[in-house]
Amino acid sequence: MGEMLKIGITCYPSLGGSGVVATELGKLLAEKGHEVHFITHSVPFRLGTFQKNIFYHEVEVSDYYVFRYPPYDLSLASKMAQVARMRGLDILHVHYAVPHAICAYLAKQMLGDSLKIVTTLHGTDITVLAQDETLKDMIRFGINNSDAVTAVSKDLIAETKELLEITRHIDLTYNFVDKRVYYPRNCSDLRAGIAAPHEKILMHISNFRPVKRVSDVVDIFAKVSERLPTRLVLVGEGPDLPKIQSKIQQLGLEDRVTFLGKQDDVAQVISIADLMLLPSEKESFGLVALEAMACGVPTVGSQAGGIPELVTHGETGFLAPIGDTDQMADYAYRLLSDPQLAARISANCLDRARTEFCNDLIMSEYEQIYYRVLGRPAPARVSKDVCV
Ligand code: GMT
Repeated sequence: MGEMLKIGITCYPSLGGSGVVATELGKLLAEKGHEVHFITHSVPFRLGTFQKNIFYHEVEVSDYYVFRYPPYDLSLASKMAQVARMRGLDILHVHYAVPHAICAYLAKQMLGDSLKIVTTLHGTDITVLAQDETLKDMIRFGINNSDAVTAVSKDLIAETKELLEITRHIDLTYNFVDKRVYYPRNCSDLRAGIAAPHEKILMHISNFRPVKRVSDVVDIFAKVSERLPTRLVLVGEGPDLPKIQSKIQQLGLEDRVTFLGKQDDVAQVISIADLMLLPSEKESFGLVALEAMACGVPTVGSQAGGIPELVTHGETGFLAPIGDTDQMADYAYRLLSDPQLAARISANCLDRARTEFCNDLIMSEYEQIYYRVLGRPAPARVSKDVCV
């Protein structure tokens, strides 16, 4: 057992995969006995009720009349430094490079070198923002000045190195799911409220941004529903939602589509689905496909980014080139119309989620990184056997 640590975590606390991963990681670390301090502009939405070893520090932004734009980044850096000093933090673990890695650097400059910075790259902080010439140098600076950098897929590591010409080591820390929360639930009542027993449910969960290609979800569904009795369940909200609603109307599919909006209990919702659709343009990992996998629900999606590292084609789902909705619809039809294939793939999903992406395993990877940057002896690494 290593010495318990004091860890500050900063993330985007509202809806989003990076916020989910950061919050769930903080909860697991606190359960293990570490002291965890969330430093964010609001309470992370997955934090839940009061838990031992967890503390929350709100970043308040000055609205002094001289400021045309309230300086959130400076308020965050200053709060990080304040909490680190008052609570004796060992580590600041920031999720999403912009602006968090740079704020952490400022905090460290205020405090001194004993505070270590770990930055986790999640996706669009690199694949979208690092393409922006006005931000590129600053993101590279934040990465190069972190004590450790992690990324959620091999693909994201490669893209970061190439786009930003970075040579430093980046650790791989895949997304994870808590196996106590994500498992196949019995949701027959909920399911009966949405589909008849002979109908299959296709599902898509996202923030409805253009990178998610939700329009492809509708096209895939339209093609599959010509061949099988099906329903589409859409979960989440975002800028593309109105466009998607009118597309569904134009295609005359409104009677077959249910919009659930934002949902808290994702494991429960996923458990009613037969198939998850994830046809993204960019996806560094695809947390939702992992959540589905852990509930025994396979994904049909695109080969974008890190999705192939998660979804093994033909084993835990099926992948096609970005935009190839004919191929994706074909795969969806095959899975939904062949009960033996569906049962085999679903069993593979449960197995792979439990072993490769289990909470204990990935938390232990992060812990190893913390002790490494602090130069302190680490507890034994968790092995995959523990996860089964
Ligand atoms: O880039 C985003 O969409 C934001 C980010 C988030 O905050 O939700 O999502 C990314 O991080 C997730 C957690 O690591 C990954 O599972 C998602 O694949 C990734 N999204 C993209 O790359 C588009």
